[in-house]
Amino acid sequence: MWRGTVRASIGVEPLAGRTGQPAGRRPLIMGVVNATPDSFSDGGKFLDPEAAATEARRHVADGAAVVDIGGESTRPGSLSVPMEEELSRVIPVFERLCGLDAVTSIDTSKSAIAARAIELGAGMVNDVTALRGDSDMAGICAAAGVDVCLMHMSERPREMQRNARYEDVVSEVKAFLEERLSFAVAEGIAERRILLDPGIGFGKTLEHNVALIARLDEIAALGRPVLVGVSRKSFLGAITGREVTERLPATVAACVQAFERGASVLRVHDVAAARDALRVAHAICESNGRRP
Ligand code: HH2
Repeated sequence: MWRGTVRASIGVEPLAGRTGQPAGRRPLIMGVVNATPDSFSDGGKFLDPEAAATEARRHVADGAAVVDIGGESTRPGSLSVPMEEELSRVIPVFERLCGLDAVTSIDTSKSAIAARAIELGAGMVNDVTALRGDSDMAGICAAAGVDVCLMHMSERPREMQRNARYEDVVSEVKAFLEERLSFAVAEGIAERRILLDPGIGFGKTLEHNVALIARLDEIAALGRPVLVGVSRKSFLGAITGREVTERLPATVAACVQAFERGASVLRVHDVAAARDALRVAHAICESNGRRP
């Protein structure tokens, strides 16, 4: 298991290299830590840095390989948080997590925040704008040699649900991710460090989200590990009629389906439940001689 700061991680197998390949690799879990007042499912619970750090440690004890710390909600309709405010939410959390027995990931689209988190040991940058939000982001990630998650989102959270229109959502998301992958590599980010994410719930209808999971193998065919975040999202509420606090069974079902179609990293709030379900799914796939 990787330990310590990002400098120590250079030359050590990155998270992206531990996912899905070669055959039989276990799915990895990314535990969510939202140091925000307004995240859609846990806003306000982890605004206190000590509470956030405790949640991150709990995720690791429950089996997360990576913890994703964010200081800005990206729920539909949300607004961008000023730099100083976002820094003050996430940096005290990274300060408390030095030496954690897992990769720490910074969920941000601001390069200055990514840079400070990397100094404090972040081994991964999770950028929901796929390097389009800040022109310095790609260079900072390339120079640091961190893992980078490139996620599909057609527009900013503020307006993304208004224009959720696609001819063929899977082909369009795939083409977008292919272009962003080429861009990232051209900017100097090592391909082996890159993960791709279809952006479930980001400017997509229920049908779009379901199609993206059903045909996730087409995204996985791009040859990079696929990260999927379905946890507690509203499309699960639309299917089940459940409130956000009641969506754990639906989340677990969607994680297993995504894993079986090629997801390597599952981003969840409830790590222990997802871990058990994915272990079972993995064991069944393995015994069948099938590699998802
Ligand atoms: N989803 C959310 C935030 N960041 N990053 C990636 N790569 N993929 C996702 O699906 C994803 C993400 C939204 O979930 P959450 O962090 O719980 O909510 P909020 O944005 O309201 O803080």
